Amino acid sequence: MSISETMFARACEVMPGGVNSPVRAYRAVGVAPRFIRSAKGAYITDVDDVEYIDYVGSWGPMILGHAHPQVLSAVAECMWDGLSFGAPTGRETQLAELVVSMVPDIDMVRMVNSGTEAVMSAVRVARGATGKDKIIKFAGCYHGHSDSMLVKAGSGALTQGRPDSAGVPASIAQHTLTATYNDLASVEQLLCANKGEVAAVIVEPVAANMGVVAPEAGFLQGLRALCDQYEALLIFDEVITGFRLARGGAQEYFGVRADLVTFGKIIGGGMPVGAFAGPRKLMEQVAPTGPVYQAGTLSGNPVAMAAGLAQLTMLNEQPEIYAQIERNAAWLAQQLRELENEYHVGCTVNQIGSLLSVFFTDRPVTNYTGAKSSDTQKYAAYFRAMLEHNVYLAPAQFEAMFVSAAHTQQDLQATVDAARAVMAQMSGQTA
Ligand code: HOZ
Repeated sequence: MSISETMFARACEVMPGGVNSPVRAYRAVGVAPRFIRSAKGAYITDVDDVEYIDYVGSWGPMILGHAHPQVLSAVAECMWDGLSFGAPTGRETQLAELVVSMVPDIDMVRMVNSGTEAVMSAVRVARGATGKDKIIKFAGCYHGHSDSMLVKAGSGALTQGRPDSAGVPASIAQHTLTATYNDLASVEQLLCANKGEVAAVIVEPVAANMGVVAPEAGFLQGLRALCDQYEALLIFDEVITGFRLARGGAQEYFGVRADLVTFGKIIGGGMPVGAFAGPRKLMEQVAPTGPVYQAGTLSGNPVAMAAGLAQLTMLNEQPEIYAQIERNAAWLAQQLRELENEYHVGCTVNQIGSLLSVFFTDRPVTNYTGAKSSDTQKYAAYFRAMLEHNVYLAPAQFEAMFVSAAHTQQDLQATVDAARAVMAQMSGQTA
């Protein structure tokens, strides 16, 4: 038995599924999860001392790679002053100022502890500001695990095959309407049928929790226009795209303005942080200036702010990183497509910015139905074989691959070599 397997058996006695977040239990891929000892740059090492090239990157925040020295120094320097005060500090304002300077069209930010909290609070602001209750989301988009958002959700909910969670009262779920990603007509139909009742349309501008699905040309612009026409707010959930697609996230990358924006793990550089942001008029609805209540002792935690400030400062000062990670992800995607042309394992590769996904389906994936057509058993086999070749991918079909600034051309080539061996084996040929 490996050390990971022993540790997992022990963990299963005291935590549901042995984990604190379902996807990492590896249930979708049929092996025990690797327990991690450490990570540095583009590599992650498990407790059995096996090193992998990592494309999970803590599910997105490690844009600069793991354990970046500047982020670690900022955390180390800050921690000696105390870990939590539940009182204002200058670092919160500094990070808020930086976020306001990087993200288009926002004036104010409220720091929270996770993307789930950010979305839950932004939705409350939208409801409070508009006086309307209904929300439109997209099937397969994931916005954290608050009650209103666990309706046709992506990520772990989709992997488990239960996109609607038990424990969500029908009286809450009834206010969440679901449209089809990349299908403006489905949104218009809901807005029209619920005229005057929809507070907001919330979208992952690049869907990355049903695997990676890019918005088709005009989709986000169309959402903006529909929201204006039907007087609903547009919320961009940028937990994955914020500060990753571009300094200003999806709003900058696609040139579309949202009314409220939510951020998650990336804003904390690997520490637990989330945030929601928007124009003054909306953000002043939040307590203590307005009637929408939201609070938290750990919100704006000094150590988390220090880590976030360090990472975002580097991204702000080195915009060339965005071109580098996008170019590398595009190269990797192209190599994987060429392998598919050679070995015909039946996969489709989607890529945008530094995000990509290998879907085991031969049809184009543009929405939830396309993503669901994937052969998840095939993905599991691919995942296990890649792991054997020391490449650490997301342990579920409906997640993203994250390319970081720490991945070198050598890492990318080693990944392609591993994929070649694996695809050749899957197709019964030799590499
Ligand atoms: N929901 C996350 C992926 N989209 C997984 C979080 C985790 O297990 O850490």
